[in-house]
Amino acid sequence: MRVLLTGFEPFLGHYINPTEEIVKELDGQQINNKQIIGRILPVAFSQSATQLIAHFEEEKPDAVIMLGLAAGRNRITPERVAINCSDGDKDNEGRALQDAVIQEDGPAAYFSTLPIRKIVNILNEASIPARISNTAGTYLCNNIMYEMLHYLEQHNLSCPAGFIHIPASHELATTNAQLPSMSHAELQRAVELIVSAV
Ligand code: PCA
Repeated sequence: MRVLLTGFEPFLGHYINPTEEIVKELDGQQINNKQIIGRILPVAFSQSATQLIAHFEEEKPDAVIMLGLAAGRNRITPERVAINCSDGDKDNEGRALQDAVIQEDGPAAYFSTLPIRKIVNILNEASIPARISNTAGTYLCNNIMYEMLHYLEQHNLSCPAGFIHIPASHELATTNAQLPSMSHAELQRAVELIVSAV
């Protein structure tokens, strides 16, 4: 089984993005009979989803796990749902969207097709704090989750796909005293357990 695992570049003043480091480290590795195809996406409304879909079409994976940083959260949070709206801060190209519809003819929302309850249970059993999140926000993470699930729906593909937010790493938290954090090793172990669970 081949798993497309994506992370993001740094954004909004966070000098590193732990998802970029983890995905680079896991790219090409085999975890529990799953071959990891790691790809880093830009944080740009004009590019992120287009690149993600291009990677999907090129690699034709059996599952898609998208990762993003949720600075301020204190645990691993598989997202339940992506909504048809982009809004909020500027992306890395300086572009901010407000109340923007992602797909004019798309439904209001898509549910993750990853086994999110199982993922949370496995992580908590491994003493890694996790819970389901009911909002992926309205920034790039929600945007690519919505676009990926919309693409799969439009093409009648039953590939499991979904988004997982991870908290700041200790390295990132050294620059901001307000950020709860987990160690890089623990974040990486969590992602390995997630891949195994899919
Ligand atoms: N997190 C942002 C975008 C990139 C990332 O890693 C988000 O939660 O939307």
